[in-house]
Amino acid sequence: MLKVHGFAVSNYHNMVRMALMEKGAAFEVVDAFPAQEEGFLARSPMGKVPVLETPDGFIAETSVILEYIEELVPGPRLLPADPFARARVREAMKMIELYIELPVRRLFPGVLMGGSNPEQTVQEVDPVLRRGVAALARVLDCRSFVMGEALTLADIVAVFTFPIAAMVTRKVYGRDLLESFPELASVLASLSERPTVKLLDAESRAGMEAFQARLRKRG
Ligand SMILES: N[C@@H](CCC(=O)N[C@@H](CS)C(=O)NCC(=O)O)C(=O)O
Repeated sequence: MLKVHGFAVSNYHNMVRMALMEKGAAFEVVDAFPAQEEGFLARSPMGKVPVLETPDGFIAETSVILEYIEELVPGPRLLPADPFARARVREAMKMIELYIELPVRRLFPGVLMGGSNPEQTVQEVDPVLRRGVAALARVLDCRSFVMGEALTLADIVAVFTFPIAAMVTRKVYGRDLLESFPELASVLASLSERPTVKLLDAESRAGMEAFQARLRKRG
């Protein structure tokens, strides 16, 4: 059986869990935190989570794990059959990760981890996010879902990226990340009502206190 190693507060971990849940797959969760110890690096070469344990070995990197799940696990398809449409979904996934998730992650220390954000970082991230949102407004096809009328991996990446990005930008810049892209805000609101997302969000909220206590303990 597939095993997802990670922790409930991790948005990447939740992307993997949501894909498996939407497929209706049986899987196990193994609690794991990022670490640079040899034992963990043998499973996850960068020491990050999530990492997927399969009968053939471990796989790291969420986008790769999501594609592996799509290829391996039966159930509703999460990538379109048509190669061009499939490439467009992958384009959206990559852009959300590169131009929203990763820049906003630079602000996590000051917002989620009890640290502070250097002023230079605060100044640098804002234009990147503005450009990313403007680019995604050209790429996404917000109807029932972010790429049209079917749930895809792009929704899974979006729903565990934008809400946290919006919360961080509200705190750091006092502005609404999606003020210029209300169509996406409305698709995200409807995605947040999906049973899989509700469950994962609830677990993430429940795990937040323990996560922050763990950070405090580690200093
Ligand atoms: N590129 C990785 C990023 C995963 C990631 O950043 N996970 C966080 C937890 S949400 C982590 O392990 N952080 C520890 C670190 O960056 O060393 C992926 O796509 O899976």
